[in-house]
Amino acid sequence: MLTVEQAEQFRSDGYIVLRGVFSPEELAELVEACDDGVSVVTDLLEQMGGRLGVAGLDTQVVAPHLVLRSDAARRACAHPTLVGVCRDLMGDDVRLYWEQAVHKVPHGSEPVLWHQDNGYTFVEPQDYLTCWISLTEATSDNGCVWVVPGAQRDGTLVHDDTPIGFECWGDFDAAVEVPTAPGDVVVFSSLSPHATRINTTDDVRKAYIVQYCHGDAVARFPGPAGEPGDPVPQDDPDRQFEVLRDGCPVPIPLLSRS
Ligand SMILES: O=C(O)CCC(=O)C(=O)O
Repeated sequence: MLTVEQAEQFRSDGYIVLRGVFSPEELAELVEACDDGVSVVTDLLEQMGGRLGVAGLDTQVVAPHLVLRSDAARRACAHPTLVGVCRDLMGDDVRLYWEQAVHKVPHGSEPVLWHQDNGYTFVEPQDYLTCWISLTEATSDNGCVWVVPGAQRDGTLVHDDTPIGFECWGDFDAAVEVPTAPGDVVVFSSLSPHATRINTTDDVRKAYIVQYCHGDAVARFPGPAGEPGDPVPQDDPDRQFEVLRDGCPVPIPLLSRS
């Protein structure tokens, strides 16, 4: 799927941008699925006083596990380009690890702090893949992705647990912003420090984030003293579907029979 240059850029910088991956039709059904999930979580947040972890009605609404309710989300996760990228960058056996919509509200109150995805839940092998799908335009002003090229080579960094999410430290003078158009995908390593700024515009910034791990990946949730716990396989049959087995795409089962 990728050119040699793109694969080399990923290995060197820890990220690449793929333009126009999702067609307007594919995007329309995905936006609807994400809006639907975000509306459910918005109701929930309203009942809970507006805040749950990094999600907040005044910052960003995070709607996880859309594949449990939406075939459009399932089709997006099985998108041939994304699965091809997994084959190129991860090898023969890959499964869906996590997916969520992240909608940044207009004039939000908080950024998403610098973090690595592997800094939230420690997964082994540590180098899984995040595909950040731009559902709307993402700019400096509404909270596009920022990355630190090359920092993925430092492995999983220590993260502080702050009131607004986990945060790692690094050479952020080297950070670059990655503006995107609807349908573009920022592909980055779970070891790439990344962040997004506050949305200062009048419109919602929408993204759907899909993460793929190695087929035999395990998560190690922290034990009582914060030490890595026992390995927990990441193979929930309802949502952590195989997308590649022995190098071949595995179709994700759809919820509807049609
Ligand atoms: O979409 C965003 O604003 C940031 C989301 C993010 O960094 C994440 O889910 O790990």
